[in-house]
Amino acid sequence: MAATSVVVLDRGNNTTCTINLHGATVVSWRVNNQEQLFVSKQAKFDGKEPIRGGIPFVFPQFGPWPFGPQHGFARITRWNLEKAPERLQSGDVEAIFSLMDSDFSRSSWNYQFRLTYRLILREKELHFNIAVYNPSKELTFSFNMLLHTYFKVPDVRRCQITGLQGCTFVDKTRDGSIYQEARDVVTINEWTDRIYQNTSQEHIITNVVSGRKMRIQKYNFPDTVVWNPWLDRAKDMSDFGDDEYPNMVCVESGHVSSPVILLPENQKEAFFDKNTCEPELIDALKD
Ligand code: TA6
Repeated sequence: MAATSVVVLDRGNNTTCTINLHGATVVSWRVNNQEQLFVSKQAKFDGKEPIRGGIPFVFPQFGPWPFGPQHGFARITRWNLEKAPERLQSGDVEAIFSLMDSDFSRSSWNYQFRLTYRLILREKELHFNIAVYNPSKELTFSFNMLLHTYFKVPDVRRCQITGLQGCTFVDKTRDGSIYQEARDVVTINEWTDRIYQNTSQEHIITNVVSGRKMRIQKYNFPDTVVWNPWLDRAKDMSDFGDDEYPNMVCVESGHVSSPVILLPENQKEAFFDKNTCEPELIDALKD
């Protein structure tokens, strides 16, 4: 019998989170039966390609590198279910996933590591606690890490993203030159591919599903990538529909502008909360 490839956290009240063990990719997060994440209709679930959508786990590399596929190997490797979904006293549901060097063979980047990825599904929040451990007694290694989140939106042109003003960013649509963000809210009206550096610990994305706002809170993730391929680049992706780009925005939290250096027998932890905002909060945050 095929091994389980999908794990579901079910909190009740049609609030669920679904994780595909391929890349420990969160492929669905439903709050009161409303999907918060975008997954392309053409996404591949062949256990080889990265899943186009949800929350791919980018490690140990963000972007291209000489040791393997772009964005590293974590998102294209089968993770272990370390702890099956368990309901906590609070009513929240928790599950833990892990990945370590011995989980797959590779010809390069042969460092020992252990990744622990804990997800907690709350009533209107999805929390992530991530730990990277270097078990080696001699070797230091460096890595990037990022959660490549695809948010589902009715129309990306109506979204506003806070928490980026004053930050420098690498603009990959303009040969990787560095600029500074002057706007208090960032909007998306064209191909956008920016690595913002030293961003706020909190972002609000307006006009996500049902007109709500998505609050992102992050700790130890100093950078934020904002990406939408727009039409021309959407056409170049076989696992992304030509007509899908208006219905997604990637706001990706991570540590990508500089490598994280992990000394022997040391651990790095990052915490990351995604939560939808209550309608009343929308009034409080009204533009
Ligand atoms: O996070 C933005 C980005 O680095 C873009 O440059 C684009 O390449 C996107 O990731 C998707 O990359 P993928 O390897 O999943 O096709």
